Amino acid sequence: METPEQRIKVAVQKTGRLTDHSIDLLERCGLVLTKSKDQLICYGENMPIDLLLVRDDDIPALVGDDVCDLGIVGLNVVEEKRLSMEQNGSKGQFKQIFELEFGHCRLSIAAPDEARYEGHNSLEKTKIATSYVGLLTDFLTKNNIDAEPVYFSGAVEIAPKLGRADFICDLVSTGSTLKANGLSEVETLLQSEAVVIQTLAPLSDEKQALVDKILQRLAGVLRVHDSKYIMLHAPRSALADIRALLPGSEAPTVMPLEGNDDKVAIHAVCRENVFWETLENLKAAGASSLLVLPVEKMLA
Ligand code: PRT
Ligand code: ZN
Repeated sequence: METPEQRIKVAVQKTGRLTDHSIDLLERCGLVLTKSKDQLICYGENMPIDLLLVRDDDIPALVGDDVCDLGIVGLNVVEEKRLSMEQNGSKGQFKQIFELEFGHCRLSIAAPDEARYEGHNSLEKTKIATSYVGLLTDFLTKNNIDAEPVYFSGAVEIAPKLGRADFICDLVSTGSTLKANGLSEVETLLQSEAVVIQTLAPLSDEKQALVDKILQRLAGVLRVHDSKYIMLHAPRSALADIRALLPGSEAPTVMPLEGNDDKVAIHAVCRENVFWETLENLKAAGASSLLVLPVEKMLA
């Protein structure tokens, strides 16, 4: 049995938009989890990996301070933390590994519908309400705009109605919150999604091997996301046309068909979804006996 120091700790959002996706992703990597009574830790039963359930804003610091080895958090939070650390003269002790394809949103400046927005000039000498002072300040500085960020910890969208700011700078996904508050996006500062971050602190060989294993499995889970396994028969003469039609596939396997020299069987992993139109195009190019199967796991 490993000591607590030998176990990998992953910081994950406790309750929020990223929680279910993060836990589901780790479970799809083969991790079997049980929650502690106080709901603060999920223990890995079959691997020495535990999840610390925390507020998303705390995740970069937990990974940076080496309390956790890995973290799953929005890029918006990572970048905000990185900038505030830089502004305080310290460097982020974590590195970003890869994007996880969920939690998509963007950090945007929005203006009241009645305001006339004519580019960066319209922001001069204004107040902009935001929870992302670091990212907003960075945008203003890079664009030589003299405007004042006003910190709001939540409900940023009501700041203009309260007379506390002229614009807001907040996360947007569907845009319905902005619309309901009579606001429209005018600038996008950052496109964001959930990412994995890793501590820069050196790990023991055993821990590094385990981190590598879990990262490789995460990459595998992401790779199969839209992948399909396609099988079909085709005339040998149509091979080139058929290969060109297979979406996102690298090297298909081509096999002879017993008792039929003119036809071959083709199997391929397509890294994109296979739509009906693709199947119809393949059939028109001479393919027959087409079969599309979901891919459950993939290891490069
Ligand atoms: O308690 P804790 O601090 O952990 O949670 P939180 O309230 O800070 O975060 P949470 O759960 O709301 O969001 C976690 C992460 O999800 C964010 O850091 C983003 O990376 C990501 N995400 C994706 C979003 C959104 N979409 C989003 N739409 N985070 C917030 N919003 C909010 C936005 O602030 C605005 O109030 O949703 C509203 C806008 O949504 P639309 O769909 O109306 O445009
Ligand atoms: Zn938060």
